[in-house]
Amino acid sequence: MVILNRFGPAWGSFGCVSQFVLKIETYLRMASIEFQTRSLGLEFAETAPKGKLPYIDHNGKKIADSSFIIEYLKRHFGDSLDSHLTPIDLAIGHAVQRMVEDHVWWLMAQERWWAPENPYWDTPGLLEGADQATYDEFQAENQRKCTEHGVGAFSPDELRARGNADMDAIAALLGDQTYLLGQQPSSFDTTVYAFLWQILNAPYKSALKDSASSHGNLVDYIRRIEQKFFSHDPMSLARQISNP
Ligand SMILES: N[C@@H](CCC(=O)N[C@@H](CS)C(=O)NCC(=O)O)C(=O)O
Repeated sequence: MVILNRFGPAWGSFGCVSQFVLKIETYLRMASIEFQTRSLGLEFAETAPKGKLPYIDHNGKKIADSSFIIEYLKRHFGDSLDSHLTPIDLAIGHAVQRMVEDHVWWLMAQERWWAPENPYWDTPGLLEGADQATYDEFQAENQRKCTEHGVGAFSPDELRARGNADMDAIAALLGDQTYLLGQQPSSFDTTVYAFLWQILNAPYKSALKDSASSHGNLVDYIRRIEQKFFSHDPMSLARQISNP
């Protein structure tokens, strides 16, 4: 059995606040691979091989980083999602994945750590129960990372423009197709779905949410995938196992 390690349920409808955890969960669901979830909260740092979530446990091994996890799952369970893709599809998927995971992610981090609603304050599965000093330390550390990346110094207009450009690009590529690369799901949908689902369901005011919501095809795409793959046990609560 594959065990997906995550922070834990949060914000009402989120199985985990991590987009990369939701990406792997989406892959497991789309590829029909049975899995269980383990919610580690802040204790993740004690066991996560690369100091981040997600990682999976399988056959006595721990595999970390969402892309390495998908490569491992393809090797172990077969490649049911991507074997139909052409070299051009693979190139487009790769470019979109990098844009989303290495640019949209930073825009999301900026929004979450600067949001006046303080979504990470007392977050179940993450900072629940942390005192003010611990929360302030986390916030300062994550704001520092955003500033080092560059996105932390952007003005609200600059942030909005950067997010708009990315959402416009995804919406244009998707067009009226069912999935990002055509009528069948591929592993690249797991990234796009995970990030867009979290953007559209953000429990704080968000320029990215405004931008994604303005594209009817992106909203329909998320609804379609959610209905098809997440209607049963949407937060994977029934799959939850306790910590060892
Ligand atoms: N490249 C990694 C990124 C994973 C990642 O950034 N995870 C974040 C949550 S979204 C994390 O664990 N952050 C905790 C930390 O950096 O301390 C992947 O694809 O899995």
